Amino acid sequence: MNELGRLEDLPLDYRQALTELNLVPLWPSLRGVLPPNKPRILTRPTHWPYQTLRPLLLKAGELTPIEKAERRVLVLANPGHGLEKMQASAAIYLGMQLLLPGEWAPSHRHTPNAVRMIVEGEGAYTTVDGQKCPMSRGDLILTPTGLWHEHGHDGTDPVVWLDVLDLPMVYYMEASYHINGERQKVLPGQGERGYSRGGMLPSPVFQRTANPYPMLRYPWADAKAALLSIAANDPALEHVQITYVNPETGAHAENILGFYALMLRPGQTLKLPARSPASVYHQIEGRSQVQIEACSFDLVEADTCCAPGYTPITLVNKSATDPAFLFVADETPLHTKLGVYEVR
Ligand code: 1HN
Repeated sequence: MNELGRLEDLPLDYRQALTELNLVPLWPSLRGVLPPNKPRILTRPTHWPYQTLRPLLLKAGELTPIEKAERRVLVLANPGHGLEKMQASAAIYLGMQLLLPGEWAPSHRHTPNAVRMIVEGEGAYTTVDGQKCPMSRGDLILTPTGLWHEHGHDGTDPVVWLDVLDLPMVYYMEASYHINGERQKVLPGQGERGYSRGGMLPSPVFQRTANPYPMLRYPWADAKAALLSIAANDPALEHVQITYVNPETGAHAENILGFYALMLRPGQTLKLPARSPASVYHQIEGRSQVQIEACSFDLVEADTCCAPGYTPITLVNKSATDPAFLFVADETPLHTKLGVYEVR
């Protein structure tokens, strides 16, 4: 490829004249912003074993009262982006949040979209847009952009969940902010049970709802049952996966990040092609190995890892007798909407 001129090739007085007028020559930086064939990728394959972070998260429960934290979270930060950026990938933020019995995380709403994947404990709940969503291991609860949400805990043991947000993207867009609110009134009805059967939607007086987020809680029991029936329905199917969707539209449940649950059959090896979006894998049940180029992570229950985009990934179920279940988050809706989505 043709070598382009460097900054040093230009006379100093010319460079200074440009700088004074807020002008920059493109050609010394052109290959940097537009590298050949593949983007410059900061996202590094990174593994956060739950057993190593859990004691530190519980320690945060002793060190920092909830009033001093609002949200008591240890952020899963990708060292490739610099820890201070609090990014798992270009568009994905991950955090492990702890709520202790009796604690209250007050109501607010914000522009970034969030979901929570419940990791451990019973008795906590999130109230989203007036809907009380109980938290159980493996449940997915949405807090889409602009909806009020607050967390409470009536149980007896610590509750931990994985927060997944599109915060880095919304922050980069200079569109990230929050508003504090009053404690929400819990409204009756409209829980997830109205959407508990695939292909059959509520339509009172022939009307489908105009609510853009009609389903806020996706219980793990339903997701697991769907995966098991998909696997049983087609024993030759290699990629046993569901997408968490808006049941009214069939579109991704949120606008920027995509959420999925995936089942590996006993002993299965699943090869995924290189795709442009970065992705996150969180082990709900069983044991898996996640191979990302030269890296190989052994995931046990509650472990989380992330993988850069444009990289093939191989998933291996480490058990020969039991299925393995993974929660997956990725940047697919964002890449698709921007027109940059690729499978290589
Ligand atoms: C947030 O609102 C929550 O509501 C958790 O639980 C993590 C990280 C960044 C910005 C807002 C929550 C968050 C967050």
